[in-house]
Amino acid sequence: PYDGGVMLDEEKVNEVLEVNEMKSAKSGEVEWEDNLGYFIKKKLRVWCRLEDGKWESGMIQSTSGDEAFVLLSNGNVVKVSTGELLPANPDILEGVDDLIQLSYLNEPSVLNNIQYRYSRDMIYSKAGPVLIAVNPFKAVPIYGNKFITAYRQKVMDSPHVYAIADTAYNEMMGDGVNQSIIISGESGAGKTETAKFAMQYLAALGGGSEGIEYEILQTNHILEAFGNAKTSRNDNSSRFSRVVQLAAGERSYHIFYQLCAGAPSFLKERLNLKVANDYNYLNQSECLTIDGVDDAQNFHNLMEALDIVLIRKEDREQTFAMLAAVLWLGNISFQVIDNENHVEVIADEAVTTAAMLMGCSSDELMLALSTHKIQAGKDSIAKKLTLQQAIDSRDALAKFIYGSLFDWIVEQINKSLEVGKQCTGRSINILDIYGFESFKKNSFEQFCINYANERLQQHFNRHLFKLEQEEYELDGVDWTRVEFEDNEECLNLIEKKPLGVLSLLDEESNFPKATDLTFANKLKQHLGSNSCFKGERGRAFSIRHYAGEVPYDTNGFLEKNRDPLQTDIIQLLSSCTCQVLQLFASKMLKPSPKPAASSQPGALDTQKQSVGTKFKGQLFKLMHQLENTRPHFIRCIKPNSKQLPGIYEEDLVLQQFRCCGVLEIVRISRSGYPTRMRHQEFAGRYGVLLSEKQLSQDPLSISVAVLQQFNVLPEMYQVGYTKLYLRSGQLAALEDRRKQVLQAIIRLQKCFRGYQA
Ligand code: AD9
Ligand code: MG
Repeated sequence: PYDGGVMLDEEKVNEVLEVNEMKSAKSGEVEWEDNLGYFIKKKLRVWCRLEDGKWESGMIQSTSGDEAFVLLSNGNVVKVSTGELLPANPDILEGVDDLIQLSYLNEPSVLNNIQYRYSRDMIYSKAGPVLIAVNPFKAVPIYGNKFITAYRQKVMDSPHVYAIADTAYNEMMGDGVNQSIIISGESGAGKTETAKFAMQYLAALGGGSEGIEYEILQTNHILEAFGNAKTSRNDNSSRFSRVVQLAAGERSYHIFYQLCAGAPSFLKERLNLKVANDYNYLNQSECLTIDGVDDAQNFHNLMEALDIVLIRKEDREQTFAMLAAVLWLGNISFQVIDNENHVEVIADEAVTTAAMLMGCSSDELMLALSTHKIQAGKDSIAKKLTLQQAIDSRDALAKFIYGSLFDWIVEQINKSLEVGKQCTGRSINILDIYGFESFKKNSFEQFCINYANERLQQHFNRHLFKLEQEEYELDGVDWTRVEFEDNEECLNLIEKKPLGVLSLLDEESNFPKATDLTFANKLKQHLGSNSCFKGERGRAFSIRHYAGEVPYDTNGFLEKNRDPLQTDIIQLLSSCTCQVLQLFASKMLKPSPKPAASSQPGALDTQKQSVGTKFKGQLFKLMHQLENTRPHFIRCIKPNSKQLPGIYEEDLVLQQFRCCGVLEIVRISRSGYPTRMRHQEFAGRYGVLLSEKQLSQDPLSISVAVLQQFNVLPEMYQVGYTKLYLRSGQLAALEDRRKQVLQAIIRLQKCFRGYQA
């Protein structure tokens, strides 16, 4: 019987055995073309690539030279080159839940297997140790308490995010090792939903519908309201900066629309709140609503979540005031007052309301937004800003307030969750980040997103490929290398100092005369030799990322990288009566690490970090945290770009499989030895199975003796210098024998005692 519960007739079993025998254990495809005759004789199915690039299944009828005639399933016969053929798996392997079980590992077989499962709502599959999750774009009835219990009690073992969460939990409790669940995939592939299901499972293990676990689940509503927005790829996309500028068809963070639509009238009055369409920051993309989403209702849900997580009433009020302040800042406008394009702020409702909400006078705000104080000897003079400078300065303020607000909310949530709770110090980290992105036009934001994904990919590679292979090699185990895509060259391109994209960007950002074009030219001049870099016309360049080539337009790179928040503005914030603004400003006013002669404690840190460098620092911190945990990987796959159920776009899926190296993972896991034990440990545990004489040897020899005594086949293990490596399933058999032997000994002892008595 095959483990899907299907009973097989003898003929089928023989067929599979024959196929297995024929294929080479490590590389199913290499010898394939020599086996065409066998496939014809046995009428075995093959995959045939047609002119449009699509794979169809069929049977070879005959071959002549490099050409073959193939009878397709639809009854047509086509003539193709034999190079366009690949072996298909026997029917009984259709839809296996771990790709490792496939006899033939090739792209059409993997694609077909996942599609078979997807069309039957089996959205989860395994590729060795990695969980593959295909976004169903509809509710699938495989979640909730019944399923949680089933996975907890191991009644169910088909691939599922619950199973991953369960393993992480057991390993944390059992081994005391911190764990991480790393979820990756393109935008809209289902990372955030998957993360929520993992949290749901862990919460259920903890307490169910009350207590801290429930509170943690509720934080999702809050974090999504403030951190997510509609993009063209995903109606609920996890984003980072988009307060001041929106692309057509996209929205800013959900919270703004929720507040405008759902705030009770007293709050609207207090904040002088209008409808979303009245705010420049919201109406510029001509997209104010999302189909099927009720912003007002979501505002009420948010308020409930804030209640449950116990965010204080004062904190809530300040939060809403800051959100309104951001919206009103966006409506502030300027008028040009001289022929050098210098400006003044127009004194209107926008300025007065923003100033009122921030707790400063309109005059102070107007001055800070239109001038820049510079030190001239002992005096400071106010230099007027140009229109563009003033707009940038206003937008920078809005972004700063929103960004600080988000961090502050996370801090408040963490504080509220910690109150009165014990902490064991052990953790399961769930990482859900913005996925790899490639649009027609890609800017600095995409660059940062893709850079982060590149780092995560390296972490993934290191664990699954490098560390695995290195361990075998160091321990003297015979191991045929499985090639995999290494992305170090791309990371070098971005991170290397002084000649990498980030360093060059910082250099140009500090140079007042530089433009986006001079930056692009600098990249072309210095990075041309890196194989992941391609200079394009004008301001453009491309990077060959692990997931594909992405064209970037340097337009706006310098401005976005410079943090244009002026000292004047931070000083204004620190003098505002609004307490959170004072707090936000104080974080910017921290003393510089190496006090220069002129600076005093509390003076502004003049060495402000650029956005890119800050991003890199945060990313390194994250990677460091992850490296101290045992990782569990989940790869989310987006089956179509329409966000609709039931559609499986082969090309799109295949491209994602290639990006994350699904075939290589399977190849490694299949030819690997997942169980490993130190010789000492192994000898100590299974030595009981040996005679006294054999036990006088060293641990390595005892290990080998155990294996021989119990007829473990030579292809089922490898002996390393320090460890023994076993194929999956071998240890279970040994454990069974050990149990039997121990039970027999105990019986004997009882018997003996009985005799003595
Ligand atoms: V982004 O990089 O943050 O733009 P994600 O996070 O990968 O992206 P998300 O989890 O937000 O994607 O999923 C997108 C949409 O797919 C969700 O809003 C759901 O409508 C849908 N989805 C994803 N996974 C599931 C699921 N397991 N069941 C049902 C799902 N629907
Ligand atoms: Mg997301």
